[in-house]
Amino acid sequence: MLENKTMTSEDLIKLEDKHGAHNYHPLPVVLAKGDGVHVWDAEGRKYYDFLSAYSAVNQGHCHPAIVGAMTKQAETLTLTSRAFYNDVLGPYEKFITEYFGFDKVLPMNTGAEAVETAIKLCRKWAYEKKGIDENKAQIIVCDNNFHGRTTTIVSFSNDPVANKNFGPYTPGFIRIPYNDLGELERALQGENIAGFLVEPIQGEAGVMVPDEGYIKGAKELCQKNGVLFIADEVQTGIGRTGALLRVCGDCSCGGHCEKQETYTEPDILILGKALSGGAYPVSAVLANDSVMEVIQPGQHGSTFGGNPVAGAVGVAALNVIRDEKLTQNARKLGEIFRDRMNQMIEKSNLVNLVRGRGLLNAIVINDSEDSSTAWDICVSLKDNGLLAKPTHGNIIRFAPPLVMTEEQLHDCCDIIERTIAEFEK
Ligand code: IF1
Repeated sequence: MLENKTMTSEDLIKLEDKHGAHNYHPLPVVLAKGDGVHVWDAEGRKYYDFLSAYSAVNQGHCHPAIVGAMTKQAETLTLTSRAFYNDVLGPYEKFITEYFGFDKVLPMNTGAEAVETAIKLCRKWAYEKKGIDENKAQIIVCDNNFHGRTTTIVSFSNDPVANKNFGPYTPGFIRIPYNDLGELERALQGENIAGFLVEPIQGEAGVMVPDEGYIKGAKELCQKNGVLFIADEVQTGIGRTGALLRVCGDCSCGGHCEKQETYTEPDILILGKALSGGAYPVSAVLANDSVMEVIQPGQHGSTFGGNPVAGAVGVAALNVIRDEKLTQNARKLGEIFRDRMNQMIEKSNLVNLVRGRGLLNAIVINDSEDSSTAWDICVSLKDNGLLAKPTHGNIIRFAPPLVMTEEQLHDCCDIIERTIAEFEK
């Protein structure tokens, strides 16, 4: 273990700058410890974490049940590859498929890998089940999507920062406006349509919540046209939006219940991030047999996909969500948070609106996209003890761990209000 007890934040930032690729522009804070809703920097200053590693740390930093499961498995058997069976994968697969209500799971590691897996599944299903001519399959995606950073995924992004000079791009994708069922219906009349890949709430685009009925309407249009409905819940899943999955709609059961009328079952469900509580890379693709059976031995996989540590961590992380009723807590605290923000907005010239579901929210700053205001506000929030980061330009995403208490949430709202007031003209 690299002991770093003498280096200051400044020293550590210099190390990253000198020896690391400059593929990020972090807020000027160096974190050294995490516990629940709090993180500490290298000098011991304490902060509320209001980003949760982009919704990977829903269960709170270093949750003892998750870390305990990881440690115990790591001391026993870490990796076998899938050349052999292991005694964790089967029980994990049974647990997660029953937890979300699907026949099968294909275990992977990162969200992008899971999205790529879903794309391959959808294409193979199109050729072998729907009878589309090979290499002709088209998958519909949305403007302002974010599904990861592989070459294929950035091929269908419309964000030049994400894809400029990474060509040539992978063909076979049609992009339409988000939250527009008419545009989806028109695209579905096209030839060789295999699937529709969508975020039930667009995170990176700025927490864009579609109209009521959009997700259910999209699934119905896909069903009518024999096209797979693929939900990317890497960021919105695992309790974050006040339901177990965003496709559960505004259900407050906190579990997975097909019976409630607002549930829209995806043909392919993509999970990641909080599937491990942020302790370990764990992602998964779930589908029923009619789709999953198109993958035969040797046709897909990865060295770490389905490893014993991932399985042990995944079970522990999902149990924490259920046992600690974190979905219900996210729903309750999300409503309180948006009420507090709306009270602030009524008196503010700087903040236009707040939007979100559960504890996935964002405020829109009344300034141009290329202004530094949102960034400057986040630097001041840091100085006031709360960590958040702007998404596109003038939008600040707020996504604390779902273990936050009501008292802590009000404390955070006080910090946000106090900080915004510093910037009011
Ligand atoms: C970064 C964004 C969020 C995702 C959805 C798949 C993935 C992500 C809906 C891929 C990942 C991460 C990536 C991370 C920052 C973060 C992010 F700002 F990039 F867009 F959350 F909004 N589907 N999102 O949000 O999962 O391969 O990263 O495990 O790249 O900086 P991954």
